[in-house]
Amino acid sequence: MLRFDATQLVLSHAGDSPIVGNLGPTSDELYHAGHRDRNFYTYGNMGLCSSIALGMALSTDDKVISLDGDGSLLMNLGAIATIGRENPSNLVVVVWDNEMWGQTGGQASHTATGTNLEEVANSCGITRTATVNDLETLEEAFGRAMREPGPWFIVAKIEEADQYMPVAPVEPEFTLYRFRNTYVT
Ligand SMILES: Cc1ncc(C[n+]2csc(CCOP(=O)(O)OP(=O)(O)O)c2C)c(N)n1
Ligand SMILES: [Mg+2]
Repeated sequence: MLRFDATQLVLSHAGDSPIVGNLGPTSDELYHAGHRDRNFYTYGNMGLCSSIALGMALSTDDKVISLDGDGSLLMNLGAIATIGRENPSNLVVVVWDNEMWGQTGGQASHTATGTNLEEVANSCGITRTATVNDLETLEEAFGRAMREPGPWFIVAKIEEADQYMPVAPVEPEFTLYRFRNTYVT
């Protein structure tokens, strides 16, 4: 499953929900799959995508979607523990798990050597979880996550495409400004 195809699938089921994208390829592909005002692209920081989405989820009733990366989430596993503790029913975390720090050269991450992020989420008290390997099972799990209370934690195993998409022409400051000014709860 390619992240771009999976991102298009997520967008097709997202409605008006805010989507927070992990840095690098995830945000680039989110932009190219379908730029919208409620896409919040992050760049520069690792490990904060799901934390930002958690903060949003706690301040709105809308479903909030985090498109995180395995390497980034591994840098801040505490985010999963805090999601478990806060237990926001409207948060949907999808981890694009390519088992590597892709953007910096494809070094194998811990999910390539046995770390199971779904089990980490379970151990943090998140019960609505899935690990999916293809678009069909992603659609099933994500569709359910959008319909049923969460928090949801979906690990989506993906493969890297041969070539990266062009970098999205966005600036973090403008993203923040645009998001704050168009997202009225
Ligand atoms: C704190 C910090 N350390 C290192 C980097 C350099 N860096 C940028 S992207 C990246 C890999 C991110 O891996 P992952 O979240 O799995 O996303 P992928 O690139 O695989 O899509 C790294 C190490 C950074 N941006 N911030
Ligand atoms: Mg990765």
